[in-house]
Amino acid sequence: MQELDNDRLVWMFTQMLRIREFEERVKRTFEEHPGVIRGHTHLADGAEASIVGSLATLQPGDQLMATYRCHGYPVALGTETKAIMAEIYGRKDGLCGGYGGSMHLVDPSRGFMGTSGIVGQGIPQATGLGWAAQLRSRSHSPQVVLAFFGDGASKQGAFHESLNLASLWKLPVVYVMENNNYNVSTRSEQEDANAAAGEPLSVKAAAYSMPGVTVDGGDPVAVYEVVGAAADRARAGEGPTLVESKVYRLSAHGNIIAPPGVPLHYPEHEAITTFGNREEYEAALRGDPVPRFRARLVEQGVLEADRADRITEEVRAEMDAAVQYALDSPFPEAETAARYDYVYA
Ligand SMILES: Cc1ncc(C[n+]2csc(CCOP(=O)(O)OP(=O)(O)O)c2C)c(N)n1
Ligand SMILES: [Mg+2]
Repeated sequence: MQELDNDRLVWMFTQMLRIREFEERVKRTFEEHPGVIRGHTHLADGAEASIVGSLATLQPGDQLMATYRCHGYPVALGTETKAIMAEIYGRKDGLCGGYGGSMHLVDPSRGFMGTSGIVGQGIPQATGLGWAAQLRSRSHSPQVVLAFFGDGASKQGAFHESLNLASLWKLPVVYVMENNNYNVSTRSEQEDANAAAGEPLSVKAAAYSMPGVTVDGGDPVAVYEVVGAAADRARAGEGPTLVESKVYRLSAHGNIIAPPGVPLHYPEHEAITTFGNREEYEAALRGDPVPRFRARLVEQGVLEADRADRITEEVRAEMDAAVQYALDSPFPEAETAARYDYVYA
């Protein structure tokens, strides 16, 4: 694992900000351009530190898979934000030609191997990528696969089968559970035996004889260290690790879905709408990882406040341009959709 020098720390802050500003534009689209986003979107605001701390450990050739809460990964990997936004708007210039939408982003050229609306789907697929990486490592330098999924997904059978096999075969996979303590509108302790017993969800690793670590997913440096140690272990052929990264999603589970033309929007977080617990939500806002990391870097003298402001302006301009590009992009031709050119299963 490489030391994080000042340039890298500023890079991490910049990527966190880019994810946040991108997600803000997605959210605002519902009110500023009603009907432009037709499907369901799930935002990762609050998870930026976890995403960036994890991705900062990647080396060339490494791969990852994520869930439907997926916009942040390609943003940090360097995929053009114009192409991601155009994809979310269902436009021809989108990352997947406008056929995938918010929940199906993919950019194999950067190791981002896929996302899905099916809870838990990426876990066995990432495990398969890990097996392929292990086979390739006979003739190439070792590669690592990061598998991102939610706390809810860890109740799926696919999670348990995957961890068993990965541990048995010592596959180079780091399983990163983004524990936001919610599964749409239920809380973890309502459906997870470990959570109900007051245990961290990383204890699930013990059942499959692999290390399990819990980390503050609001601290990108802490995440970098934990995921980095797990990636080093995987690269050394010692097998997988389960990382529980504790985050708080700052938006509701997803936007309201209604027929096109009807203004859609993001409702308030389920802590408020389902549980009437505004205090919990406001405490999470006070701990927002993005301003928290900025303040830390400024305090440590790593980043001057003026420079942080300039970065913020640049990032905002980038995201405004992404929205305009996506709005200006045409829709894909109907004939290509009718030929099912992009239907694979
Ligand atoms: C197999 C399957 N079951 C149910 C759903 C409906 N569903 C969508 S998101 C979700 C909650 C998932 O929670 P978690 O894994 O913690 O991810 P989070 O949304 O909190 O990031 C559910 C039940 C689904 N999409 N797929
Ligand atoms: Mg969750």
